[in-house]
Amino acid sequence: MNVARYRAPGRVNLIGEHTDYNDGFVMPVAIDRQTTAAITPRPDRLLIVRSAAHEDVATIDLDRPGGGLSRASVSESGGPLGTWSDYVRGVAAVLERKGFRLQGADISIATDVPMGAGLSSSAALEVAVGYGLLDRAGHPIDRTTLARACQQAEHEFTGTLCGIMDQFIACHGRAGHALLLDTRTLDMAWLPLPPDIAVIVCNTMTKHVLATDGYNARRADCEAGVRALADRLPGIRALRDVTLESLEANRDALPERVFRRCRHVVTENARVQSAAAALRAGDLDGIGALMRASHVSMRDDFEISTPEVDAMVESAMRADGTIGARMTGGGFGGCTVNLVRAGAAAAFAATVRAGYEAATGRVPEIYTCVASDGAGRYDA
Ligand code: GAF
Repeated sequence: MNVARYRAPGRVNLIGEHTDYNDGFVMPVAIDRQTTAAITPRPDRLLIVRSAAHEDVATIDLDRPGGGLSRASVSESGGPLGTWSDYVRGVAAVLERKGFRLQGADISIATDVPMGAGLSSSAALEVAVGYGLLDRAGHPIDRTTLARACQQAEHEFTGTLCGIMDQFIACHGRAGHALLLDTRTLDMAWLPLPPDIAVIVCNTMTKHVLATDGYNARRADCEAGVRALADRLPGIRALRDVTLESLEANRDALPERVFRRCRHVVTENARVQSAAAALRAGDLDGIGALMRASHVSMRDDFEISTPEVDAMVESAMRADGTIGARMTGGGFGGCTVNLVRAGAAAAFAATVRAGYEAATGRVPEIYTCVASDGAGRYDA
């Protein structure tokens, strides 16, 4: 069988939440949990897609891949159906529209990225399939072009108006490193993770639903803030261009809630840059304080945390060896990211598990993560 296998990782974001669609800074890490796509060419223009996680088989006609959620008769035109396969459908449609002629294929998908937990399972699926379809059709892979196509697919086919972070790190991840990314210019810097630090993800086992309400509402608040501030601060294009001083000086131009949303983004951008400096300097206490401040800002100003996530962070802060703990990802449930002194990882997990269970009655999952490479072809 002429099968080729492709993989793309999930991610955890160390700091810089909801900054990417504000032209700001992020610091994600690709993790050792991944989505795989085994792709076997077919003589026709159909994608027949199976997933180990779902029973239905999806058929996608590359000659009628559909036009996304904005089209009226979406399913008749081959557009989104509201199911898992929309990620595949969307990536195929966007790549074809961008001029990448694809080949029909049987595709088998599997993943160990927890779904809907804020670890970017959707970007891992999009990027694994997109990388494989491009490669099988003989197109050279430009990782940034692929990331942008996958982001566009998510906008059009799932309705989440996400930034570029998740797809970008799934494409550009590097073993042993965090990625400092300027989402306006796409300038990137690789920050080596100190070997004596463990990156531990704690899953609250409460699910967020990114596409609905909260995420897009936060984005809308940020955009409303920029529109209102632009009258007073000519030349600003995004919250990236606003300092805390100018935000505070123009507080009266904004509804109270929008002011707090903007304050989160403005201060979070500054925290990412300070965290990069602290990481480069080996200042672990500094990183921990910034993670703490980031969590408080997400909880109080951006209002994307939940009682379960807060309980997980508080449990982590009580454990020995914790450097820093905060919610990670889009919010409304999901996971926390924790930097922990490596020798303390096992005790950390035991303390957090007990604390979280006592506070919520729920059993968490805890993953010690290895910073990993971005998408690629691999041998089985
Ligand atoms: C989700 C989005 F997909 C990202 O673009 C980013 O905005 C993140 O939430 C929050 O930082 O993962």
